[in-house]
Amino acid sequence: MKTYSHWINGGKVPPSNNIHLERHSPADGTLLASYPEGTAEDAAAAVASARHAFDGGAWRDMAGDARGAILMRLADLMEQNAETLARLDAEEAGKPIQAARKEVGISVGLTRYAASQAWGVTGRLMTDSGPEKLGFVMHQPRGVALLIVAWNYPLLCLMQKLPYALAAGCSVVVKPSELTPGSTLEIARLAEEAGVPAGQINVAVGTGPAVGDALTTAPGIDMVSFTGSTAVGRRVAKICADNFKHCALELGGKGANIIFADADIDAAVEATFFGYVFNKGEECCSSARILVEASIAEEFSAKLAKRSERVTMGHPLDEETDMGPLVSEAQLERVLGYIGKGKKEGARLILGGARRVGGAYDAGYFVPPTIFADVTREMTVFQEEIFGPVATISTFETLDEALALANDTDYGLANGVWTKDFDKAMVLVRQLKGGMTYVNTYLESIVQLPLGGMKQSGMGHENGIEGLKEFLETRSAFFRLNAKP
Ligand code: TXE
Repeated sequence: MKTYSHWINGGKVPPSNNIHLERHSPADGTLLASYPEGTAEDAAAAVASARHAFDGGAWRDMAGDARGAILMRLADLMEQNAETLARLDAEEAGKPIQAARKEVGISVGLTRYAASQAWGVTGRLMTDSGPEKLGFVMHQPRGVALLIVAWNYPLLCLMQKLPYALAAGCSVVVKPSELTPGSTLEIARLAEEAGVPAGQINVAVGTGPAVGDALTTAPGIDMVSFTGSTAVGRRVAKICADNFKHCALELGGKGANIIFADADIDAAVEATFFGYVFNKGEECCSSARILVEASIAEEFSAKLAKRSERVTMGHPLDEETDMGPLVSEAQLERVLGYIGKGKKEGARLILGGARRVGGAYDAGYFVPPTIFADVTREMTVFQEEIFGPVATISTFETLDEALALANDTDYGLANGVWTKDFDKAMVLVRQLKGGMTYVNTYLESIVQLPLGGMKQSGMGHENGIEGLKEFLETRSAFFRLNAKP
């Protein structure tokens, strides 16, 4: 069994209180590893290491192209160790191994894109201020960045932050989820092999209460980039506000997946199925909140239910599996709780609706694809993020009604629109409250596009040029030339 340590100042460091917590497989209960519960002392040591590294300037003052070259080498090492990285996330997050491999590939692409930006950080020179004045704007690294990562995409969540922070010249402390620390620790090791100087990347493993607050409040932290629940995101934002620290928050989502009668209905069924079942529904940009034009509602619902029955649930390491268990017993209880509320509040269950049991399923946290129809905007399952494979179907008659329903939640992360009418799509793209709109697809993007939430889905962005800018601060300089007394 693996026993994890922290990764501080270029090496493994055991927890100061020597207390480890066990991580069991969410698929079959076997003991996977033990990891540090973590202490405030461990958090302080990780911050001190990153602070010392940043102030030392080895990474900060390295030329962008040199930093970029090292990050490109990290991407190559990730490719060479892809199976190790994929297996860690599959085992710890209950993620099908096939999906975990794809996420390693996406993470490699993100790393290369961020690396290419390392020597693309530009400022602005004022050329029209006459011969005696020189003004320019420059962007410099914010300093020590705390990266707090969630359990649903342990590697992918990390690589939407880490390579951008490093490309900007920051030093980092990473706090992976206590459920899924393995791939983060592997990345820290690979980064040093790639040439990132010791101390630039530190990993403080542990629970939120034990190390989370100690890290967020540490004076040596200059900014925080957080992915996780809206509740904890609110706590992090308050701490940052009290200390005037920059923070970027990628929180929960409850996007609307709007299907008009003129859509390619079979394509919409296939992508919607993928969008609410992928990653066992533990996906902040899920397609689960379906708004369908009334005239095609019955046909769409029947086809989605039929497609959803053809899902292969099983052990994450089984090559045939396309849907694994939820990440933890707590998440299982949370999702079953929402299913119970859906039934109680009068939604019509047309598929699933209970924990999958029998045989090997008994040892894991399996919930099959579940679909509620006749869901109204007042229902809890319409309003709150379930974070499991639970889809809800509501109907609309007009575009305006669809838009009002779509924007009627506290969230604003990713939405979807299905129509062959470009003008109609653009009306929705402009008016849907969300950082991303998928049109005639779901859960796919390109690395150049940033993702960011609004309302209670957070603030700030990841990926794209905007993702890099979160780790840069802007400074101006003005020179008086040929100064006369
Ligand atoms: O998130 P938490 P959980 C949503 C989703 C899910 C719910 C709960 O709805 O059901 O959140 O998930 C660290 N200071 N999303 O409980 O607790 C924690 O250790 C600093 C959506 O796992 O927010 C972990 O590393 N850090 C989201 C990270 O925060 C603290 C993905 C997330 O854990 C902390 C995950 C503290 N006080 C959950 N307390 C998305 N946008 O995809 C905890 N943490």
